[in-house]
Amino acid sequence: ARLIEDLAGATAAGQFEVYYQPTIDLAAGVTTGYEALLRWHHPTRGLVPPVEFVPLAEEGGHIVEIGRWVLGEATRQAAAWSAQAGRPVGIAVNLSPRQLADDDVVATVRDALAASGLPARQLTLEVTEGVLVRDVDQVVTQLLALRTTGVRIAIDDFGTGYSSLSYLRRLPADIVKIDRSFVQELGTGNRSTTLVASIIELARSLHLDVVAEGVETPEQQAVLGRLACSHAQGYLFGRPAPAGAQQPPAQALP
Ligand code: G
Ligand code: G
Ligand code: MN
Ligand code: NA
Repeated sequence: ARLIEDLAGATAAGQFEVYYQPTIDLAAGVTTGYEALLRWHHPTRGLVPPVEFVPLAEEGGHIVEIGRWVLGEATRQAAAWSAQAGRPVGIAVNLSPRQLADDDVVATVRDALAASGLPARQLTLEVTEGVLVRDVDQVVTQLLALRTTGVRIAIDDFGTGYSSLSYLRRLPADIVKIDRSFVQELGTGNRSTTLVASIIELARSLHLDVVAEGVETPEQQAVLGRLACSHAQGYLFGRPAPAGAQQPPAQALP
């Protein structure tokens, strides 16, 4: 069977799992939250990565149902970690263009927050420039509506699109996530350090938080520290892994 056909019953069959990757406060050196990253345990193909099935789920529309499940899982897990730690633990969930365009997305987010008891400010929704393939005014309206629930909005993979600056001006956002392609070149002697410094400065001037993605080496971490980048993610700090494999978070959100 084709993979897209198998997506239909996958949520009900319990084939999805949420992995979590820590987000680090660079100055304090502690985990402040996690990004939820979806995994599909396919009955015959084994673990199928999201780059293979998320576009199919987007195309077929299954992503709306799957995304609702991810939001439910991730908020429940973040609430449990917060209770365990006695401190607020953040959770970031990716939203694809189709999910954002869904009329029920605000209700879906409210439902997940209500069911989990997670305070809205602990939930971040990540969107990429890909959301702009849809009507820009409609996207802005949806993001503003989402924000009225109290959640935060992050621009994911920042810097990789065609119109990042105009995008940032138009979209209501709280956080910029610097794409790992820039982070991985830090310290290699080309212009990447200047570029990342510029993004951090831009974010600061717009009062946005910054998360550097894809940090793999202590050298990259050191450069980001010098640039006063507030948060980071990457294999250096932790790979995406099941909830049970995570260390209990050590400190409150900033
Ligand atoms: O680990 P990584 O392979 O987890 O993720 C690859 C891509 O899949 C990322 O670009 C990420 O945004 C996307 N992705 C991961 N989990 C989800 C999810 O729950 N929903 C959506 N829409 N995209 C996701
Ligand atoms: O597009 P988005 O940022 O949501 O997806 C995150 C993706 O980046 C996931 O596929 C995740 O597994 C991957 N990732 C996270 N940290 C690192 C890292 O340090 N190096 C690399 N190569 N990939 C990473
Ligand atoms: Mn992301
Ligand atoms: Na990213």
